[in-house]
Amino acid sequence: MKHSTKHQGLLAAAVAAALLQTSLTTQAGLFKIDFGSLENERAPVDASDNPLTDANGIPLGPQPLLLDWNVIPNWTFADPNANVAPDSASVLGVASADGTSVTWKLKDVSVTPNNNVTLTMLDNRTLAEKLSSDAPPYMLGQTGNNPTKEGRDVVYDGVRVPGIVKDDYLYRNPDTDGSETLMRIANLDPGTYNVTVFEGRTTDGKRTGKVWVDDIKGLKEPASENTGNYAGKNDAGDVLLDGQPRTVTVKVNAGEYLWFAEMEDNSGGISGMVIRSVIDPADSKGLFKLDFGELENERVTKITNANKDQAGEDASAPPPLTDWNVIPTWTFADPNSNVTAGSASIKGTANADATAVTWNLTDFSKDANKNVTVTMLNNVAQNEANSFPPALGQSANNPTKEGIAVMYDGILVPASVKDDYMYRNPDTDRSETLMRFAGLNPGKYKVTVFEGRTTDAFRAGKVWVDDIKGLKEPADQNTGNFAGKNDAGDVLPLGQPRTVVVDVKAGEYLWFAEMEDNSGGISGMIIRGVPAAPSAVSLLSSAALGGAFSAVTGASVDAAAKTITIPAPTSSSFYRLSGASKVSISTSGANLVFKYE
Ligand SMILES: [Ca+2]
Ligand SMILES: [Ca+2]
Ligand SMILES: [Ca+2]
Ligand SMILES: [Ca+2]
Repeated sequence: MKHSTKHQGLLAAAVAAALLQTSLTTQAGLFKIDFGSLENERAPVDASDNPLTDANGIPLGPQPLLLDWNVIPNWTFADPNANVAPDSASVLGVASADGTSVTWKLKDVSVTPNNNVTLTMLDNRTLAEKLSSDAPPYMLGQTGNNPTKEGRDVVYDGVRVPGIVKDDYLYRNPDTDGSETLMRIANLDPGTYNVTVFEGRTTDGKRTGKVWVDDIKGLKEPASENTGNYAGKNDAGDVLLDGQPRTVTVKVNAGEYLWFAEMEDNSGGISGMVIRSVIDPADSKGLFKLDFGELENERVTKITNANKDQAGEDASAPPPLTDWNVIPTWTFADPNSNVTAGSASIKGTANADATAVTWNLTDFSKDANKNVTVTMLNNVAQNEANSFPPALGQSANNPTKEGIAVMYDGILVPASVKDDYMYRNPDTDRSETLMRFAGLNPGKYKVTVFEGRTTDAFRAGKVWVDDIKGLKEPADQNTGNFAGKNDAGDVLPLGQPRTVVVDVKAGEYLWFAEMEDNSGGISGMIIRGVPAAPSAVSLLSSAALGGAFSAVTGASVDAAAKTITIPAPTSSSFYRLSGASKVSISTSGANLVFKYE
């Protein structure tokens, strides 16, 4: 249901008694562009160009289809889709009527996708005419190349970049030194974005571009490059097997466009671009990010094509996460036996009788609250009532490895967080691991939980606020299914995070029960403080359209996410949201969520 007015959105919500579970997340975007399809569609060969085969002598096929990248193959203004292979990950472009631009729709891999974002490529014709007034080298399109094939997965700005993205690139056709390919990205939600560009080719000495925000004309283009060198060699000429991605942070206001100029120098091109929104930490009152499981964090980086001597030597785990607390496999008896030196794993402290382990958590918001801890414990009463074996700790697992970074509640969730998980040890069906969070500053928090594994059909938990004993635990789960498959059994490569909003008062604890069902576990948790409501936005309701509207009590306003959450009414209600526009309504558990701009 959508309604838009200039000042006041008038909304009528007929609310069914049974509400569907849906995601509740912050406005955010994550766009991944792979320039070049050559590596995506190439079957692997050995050093002598003979096809690599499996154990039965059958030639290996190309790498699996990318599910989370927009792949742009060779194209021309005259025929943008001539190289879009059937059943590939390549996206279709639409040429303008005059044949001077091509526009592609971009897939947003955040959980609340903005499906209106487009990339338009066009020539910098003024520049081409400066290069030669007699015969300007006007752009015809872009052409792919892949002279070096490092075949390694890397992580740029928290996003895994497979070798088939990094190793191929597109260059301007023709590749006249000093010319430019212009890229204009439209319809991004207003906000702050990291723009990361890179070239994989390791025999190219220099590659640069210009990033800026502008109107549709793009006349504010900077005079000089502002990315720095993003080629596969550094300025000293050293080969960089892992590349040197460059990130520029920009602020996009409503109606503005993100621009990029790919500066052609007659050698090399652009391999890929990642555009992701960044929540200003100042917008969150407390931000805690827990990665359950260390397996993916410490997994050796995948080398897909070891035709480089160096590739085998240099294989390594991704860089340790700097903004997540990782909890590795642990036991009450020995909580830290799997904490690897130099990793992002944190150390826990067991109590004297080894029935609880407590970890100090990092507040990644500006609040920097140093008092927050999570304590994990056995649900003793439940164990005794059901003759369950007591929990010994938690163990990690990672049976499916999507390698996909996603955005949950506006927070980037790297693949190394999403793909591994922890389960209760032992994983007795219907048993629980309890988590008690202490030291949170009073206020409202969004608690988001998720499991990456895409072969697990159901996972749920209980979120509540209580004293130190936790006796008010709900009888049933209240998160909804947060497994990597939905209730219909569909595989969800991007996952289905679930968010519950809680109000923590002074001295209270946030509790979570990880409900064990003998399959799967919990991959991660984000606890994000919700800033107080700006006085400009308020939610009013009335039982009748023409009735008296009054302020809704208990409304939780998230100014950063631009959402208002209320308990769903039990009968039809009419809502008026003042001070906001472009309002939409969704449900989340037993809540109604109003999203506004
Ligand atoms: Ca590619
Ligand atoms: Ca590429
Ligand atoms: Ca992990
Ligand atoms: Ca994890």
